[in-house]
Amino acid sequence: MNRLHDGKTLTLAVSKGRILDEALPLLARIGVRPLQDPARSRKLILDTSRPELRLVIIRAQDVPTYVEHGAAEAGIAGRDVLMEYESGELYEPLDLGIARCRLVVAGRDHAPAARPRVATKYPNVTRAYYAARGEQPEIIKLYGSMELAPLAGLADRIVDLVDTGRTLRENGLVEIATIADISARLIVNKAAMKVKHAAVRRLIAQLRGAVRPRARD
Ligand code: PRT
Ligand code: MG
Repeated sequence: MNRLHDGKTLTLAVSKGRILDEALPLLARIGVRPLQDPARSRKLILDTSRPELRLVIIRAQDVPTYVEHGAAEAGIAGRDVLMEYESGELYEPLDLGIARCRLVVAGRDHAPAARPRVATKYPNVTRAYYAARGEQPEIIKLYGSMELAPLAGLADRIVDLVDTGRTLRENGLVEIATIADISARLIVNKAAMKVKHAAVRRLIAQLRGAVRPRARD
């Protein structure tokens, strides 16, 4: 599977869902179209209209792992996932400006809690955010449906992604603070940057040209 040393071929790791949905039009603009419909196919490796480039479809949180280990030369990952992954071993050459949202602290109200219990999928980011404010919350790691935690009495706060704000609203939660603006980034394996310099450079340059101007601000 590790094709790092086989010349010009590139594997791009992408997660299904919002990132793939918004990456496909971007890839189409550089002439990359999956040969099978990702929405219908259950294949995890998709060949594309460019024979030297294939897509692997994996969980969002696994994208940095695949790229760091060279199982994929490049990947598309949310800044939220990259902040949580905390590795210095990845190049992040391009903000693709897609899958935009914000990482926020939310709760039922603004009432301060002495030592808040914070439920999140992002324990590292959450710890760092509170540490910078001199606080040491109790962090409760969850894998999904963070919005439920305050309602069920599991936590005082959540740290989660917000786009339109509808999910928070419908669950009676309010935004308390923004931790970071999020968008999806192109990430590249460091060795691939050297070993496959020309192919990787070309992919970066083409994607840079395909990113909508609004996304560069
Ligand atoms: O499915 P899996 O468990 O593997 O992971 P996942 O669901 O986190 O992955 P996936 O494929 O859905 O993609 C998630 C990535 O998309 C994140 O890592 C972000 O970088 C990006 N993204 C952008 C978002 C959102 N916007 C977003 N709004 N990911 C999730 N949401 C969720 C949010 O968690 C909340 O539940 O949408 C809800 C809020 O939306 P609003 O519009 O109601 O505010
Ligand atoms: Mg999902």
